[in-house]
Formats: sequence, C-alpha cells, structure tokens
Amino acid sequence: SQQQSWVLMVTAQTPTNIAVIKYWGKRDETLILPVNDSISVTLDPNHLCTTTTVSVSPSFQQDRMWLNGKEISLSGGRFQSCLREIRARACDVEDSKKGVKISKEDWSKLHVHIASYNNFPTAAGLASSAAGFACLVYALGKLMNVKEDESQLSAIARQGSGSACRSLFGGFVKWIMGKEENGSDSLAVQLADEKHWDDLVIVIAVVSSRQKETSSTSGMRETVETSLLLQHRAKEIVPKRILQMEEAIRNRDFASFSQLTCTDSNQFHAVCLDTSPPIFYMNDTSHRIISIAEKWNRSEESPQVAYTFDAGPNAVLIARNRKAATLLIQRLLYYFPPNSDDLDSYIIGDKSL
Ligand code: 2P0
Repeated sequence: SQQQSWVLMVTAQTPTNIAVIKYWGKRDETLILPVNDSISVTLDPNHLCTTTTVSVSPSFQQDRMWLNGKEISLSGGRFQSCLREIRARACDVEDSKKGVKISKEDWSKLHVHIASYNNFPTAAGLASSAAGFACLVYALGKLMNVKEDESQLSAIARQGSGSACRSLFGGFVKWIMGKEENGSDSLAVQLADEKHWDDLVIVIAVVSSRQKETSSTSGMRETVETSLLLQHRAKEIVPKRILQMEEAIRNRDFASFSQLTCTDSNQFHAVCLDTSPPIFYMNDTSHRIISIAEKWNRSEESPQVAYTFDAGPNAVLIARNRKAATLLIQRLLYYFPPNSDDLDSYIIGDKSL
C-alpha cells in the first residue's frame, strides 16, 4: 500500500581523530570505560572520514549494515549497544512532504538500514572505528530525532569504540574517563574548536595500508592484564600530562604541544612493549621517521613538528604551520621518495596547502 512505501534517510559525515594523549586500557570492557583521560585532535573532514547513510522504512524486515558496499553483521555487542541506546532516546518524527508520522513508540518496531563508507584504509591503525561509530550514532540520532547533545551522544558512541566518542566534536577534544560504574560520566568534551589553532597542518605518512596484526581491543586487554608500566602511566603520568596538554592547547604553545605529543606516543608504544607477549605496532620505517623529526626539531631554535603513532606503523605528523609542513614534506620525500618500498602514500591533512 501507499502507506508502506516510504523511506526516510539521513546522511552524515564524520572525520577521524588522532590522540595526542593516548587512550590505552579499559577498566570495563563491555561499557568501554578507559583507565585514563585522553586528548585528541579531530582531522579536517575532507580527509579520513566516514560517510554514513541511515534509512528507515516499514518495508525493512531487519536491521542491516553495509561497510564499503559489503554487508557486515550487526550482531556484535557494540553495534547492539549503540542501536539500543539511540532507540531508547528516539522521539516523534514527522515528514509532512512524505506524509510520514513516526511516534516515539514506533521506533522499537521499525528496522534501519545503514550504509557506511570510509575514504581511507579500514583497520590499518588510521582510526576507522572512531569515525565509523561516531558517524553511525550521529546519523541515527538525527534520523530518530534524538534530543541529546554531542557529549551525551559521545557516551553512546563510546560503547561502539572508545576513541569514537572523541569524533563527535571538531578541534581539540578530551575524553573524560569518568568515575561512575555505569559509564554515564565517561564522555567527550570540546577543549577548543577547529578555528582555535588553525596554523597546524597534519601530514600522515602511510607506512603500511595493510590491516594491523593485533587489534586495539585485544592488545589493550593483554596490556591491562600484564603491564605494570601501564598502571604507573595511568595513575602517575597521564593526569598531569592532561593538564599540561590542555594548557599547551589553550596557549597555542607548540613547543610544549610537540614535546607532550611525542613523549606520550613513545610511552604508549613502551607500554605495548611492556605487555606480555610484547606488542609491536611501529616498524623500522616508523622509527626512521621519529629520528628524522627529532633531528630536525633539535636543529631548529624550537620544534617544528610533532609525531604520534597509533596501533599501527603509520606516522601522524603535526607541523606547526604551513611553512613547516612544506619543509617536512620536502624532508620526507628526500628520505622516502614516491614509490619507495618503505612508504605506501602520503595524506596531507590541509586542503589549502
Ligand atoms: C587512541 N587508540 O587514543 C588510542 C591510541 C590506539 C592508540 O583508541 O576497543 O579502536 O574499540 O575501544 O578505540 C584505538 O582503540 O579501541 C585507540 P576500542 P579503539 O586513539
């Protein structure tokens, strides 16, 4: 019948984020509650982003999802948590053009179809789950007329993937670990918007676009179970570092920002090495890039670049301004010319460069 033929659709786009103070280790695996606060920078939406279209129709028989055109299972607990939490907050929706009225109560009976695309390699340590779950939760929230603000939505995205909670905002974002056992206060807040420090230019050296060997989830679990260094880091180091990083961001103090970012990345990888069996995310090329950046920073009056590496060998380099980014790219191209065996590609995170 005419009534059964409608489809409502919402499309959203969400960039990924890169942590400058890292999240590594959970105190609750189901709710995804971390052992420390973290701080990230959200990338330019023109690069490394997820685009997700969610649709609802009375003709849909079940919830379904496609990732990069291929159907994937929604049966995992993380998808189910996000869907359940968003549905629980759904409100009335009216689309007069289509003659559609959905009451709050209808949402529990309606099914959704989700189509998601990443414009970058999935699971290569380029935070695909961060953009993915943030975009999913945001798009579903829009479709179902959810009234919650970005921070409240971030606590839902967190249950899809921890780092996803930080992608609900642009600019600089803090994920507050929270104290509550139910996770209600473990959410993201914006520290500064994207205009606050727009001199920074992000350059990603894709050392390998292959899938990583140890997933973040299992890596973190093994670290929590075996590393004493992680406990020291979470209790003694990160709380102070978070305050210092907030101050560096507030003051646009690149020397402090760079020092804190590099040190924290190196400590995260040290914690991985301190895990039993040890986890190696960086490779020889990653180490060479660190040396190039360190040597350059030391040869100048003040640091020109910060580096940080996530759960993979790819280098995220943050240059202090466009001039530094140009010099950085010149250096990288000298050491790793196009088509060199050591590097797959470069991603320049500033459309105006
Ligand atoms: C981060 N990473 O802060 C850290 C630094 C990787 C290294 O968050 O298990 O995919 O889904 O919560 O968020 C990667 O871990 O892990 C990550 P889950 P997630 O960005």
